[in-house]
Amino acid sequence: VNLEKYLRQGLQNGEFQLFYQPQVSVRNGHITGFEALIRWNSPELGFVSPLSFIKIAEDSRLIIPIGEWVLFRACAFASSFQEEGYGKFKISVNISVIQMLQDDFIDMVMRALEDTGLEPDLLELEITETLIMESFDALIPKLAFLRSKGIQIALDDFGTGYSSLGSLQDMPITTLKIDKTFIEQVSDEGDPRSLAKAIVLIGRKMGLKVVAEGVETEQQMKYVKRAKCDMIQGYYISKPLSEEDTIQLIRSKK
Ligand code: G
Ligand code: G
Ligand code: MN
Ligand code: NA
Repeated sequence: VNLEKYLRQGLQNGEFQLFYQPQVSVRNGHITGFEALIRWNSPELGFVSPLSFIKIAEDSRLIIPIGEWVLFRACAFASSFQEEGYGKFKISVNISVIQMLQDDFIDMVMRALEDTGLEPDLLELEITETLIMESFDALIPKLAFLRSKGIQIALDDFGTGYSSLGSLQDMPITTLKIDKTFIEQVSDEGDPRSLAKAIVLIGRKMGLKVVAEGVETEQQMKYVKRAKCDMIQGYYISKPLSEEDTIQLIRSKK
């Protein structure tokens, strides 16, 4: 199928939705924020995973308008929590390097904050380690500018890419997200070989917050607690939720 054609059409017809996966503080169990994850229900194709369409959206550059829609939608949603009196929650948005390399990327992000009224420090941009390294020199000044505005920057899928520890020190980031493959290694015996603990120590040394992704079992939960991760995200806490279910969840915690 010509996925590109359907993607274009899907954007026009409002077929995309955002789901939100809670991130929870290890210290007190409170929800600190959510990662926004795109979902596509196409009338022709049914549900299509972002794993299959993000790459095509990038190759066709449709990721630029799709990513803009994602950012505005996510910021508006997070901003509405505060307006409704539910409190402050951070929103984490996955950003493609294609988007970041656009000349007007920074303007677009600042406009999303202005238009939605979201405080900059409640927005976190997630960038994968591999992609940042491929365009290091072009991206670092942009990230530094966004940081100077208070926006948080997370290095996603950390530990699977190619960044040296030296280049990590030059990145204006606030958060490390330990890739879920490291959490998967923590089996029922609490695998002592998992590097998750070592990654937390690296994050600590660099003054970063560390998020464990893909926590699915009680055993993994205990491991990341002992490893002193700051935040947990994964099916053990909650799967990604629709907007409606996200609001229900934060209402029920109030
Ligand atoms: O929830 P999950 O199966 O949806 O996500 C699959 C992959 O798609 C993940 O690597 C995730 O980072 C990526 N992804 C999900 N939503 C977005 C988005 O809005 N923009 C980009 N660029 N990637 C996304
Ligand atoms: O690449 P990125 O980290 O942005 O994408 C996160 C991906 O992980 C999404 O596809 C999301 O739906 C998925 N995910 C979230 N929690 C879990 C979990 O506990 N286990 C697994 N296997 N996947 C998860
Ligand atoms: Mn992510
Ligand atoms: Na990740």
